[in-house]
Amino acid sequence: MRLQKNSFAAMSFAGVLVSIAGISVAQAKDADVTYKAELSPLNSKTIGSGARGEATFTISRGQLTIHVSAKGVPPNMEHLQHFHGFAKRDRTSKCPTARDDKNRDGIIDIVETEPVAGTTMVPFDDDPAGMSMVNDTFPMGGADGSYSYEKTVPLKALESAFIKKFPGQKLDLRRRVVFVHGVPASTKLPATVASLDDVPAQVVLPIACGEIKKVRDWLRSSKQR
Ligand SMILES: [Cu+2]
Repeated sequence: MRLQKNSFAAMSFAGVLVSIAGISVAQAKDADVTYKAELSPLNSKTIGSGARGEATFTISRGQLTIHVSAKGVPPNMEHLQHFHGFAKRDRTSKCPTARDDKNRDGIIDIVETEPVAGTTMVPFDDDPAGMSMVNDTFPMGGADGSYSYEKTVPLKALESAFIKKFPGQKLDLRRRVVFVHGVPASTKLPATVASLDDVPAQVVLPIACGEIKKVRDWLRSSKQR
């Protein structure tokens, strides 16, 4: 059942490739399934720049390759990044907007993202299947405020770690959103800015968000713009 589903997705994706790039069917046959999120700035007034970028997820031969490139992030510091989602039912996450700044302090904090985006799920660090939300193996913003992250993980290992933490859920990338976090520790934030556990609010402050779409869907929606 699962195999059939995957090969159907691969075939339709191949069709898209053929029609947009004109490449041969033979090449496209073992086409990968790709998901993509365009990352748009959040809280850019607080950080003084707009963080932007792109995240792609490619599933090929049982491996998931995660790639995130970002620019406009606070330089010379680590940036947590994860996908977030709803662990109950099959609700689709959205990126927060100014409307979600419920306490009207001008900042969308991590807790205010939860009603629309859900909870922190999978880290894009050195070991995504380790499911650790905060550690020191997330990417560092370079001096120019950019970074590029790439990691390939066995899909099965990630899925089983995921199911252990979120019983009854699937990775289901299409329903998730990517967040990039982090402003310098020296950033003054009002006391109304909430955080999680004992983590300083600066570490988890969302600075960019993107809704993950299957590339086929993404092509369709970008055509309509
Ligand atoms: Cu996150």
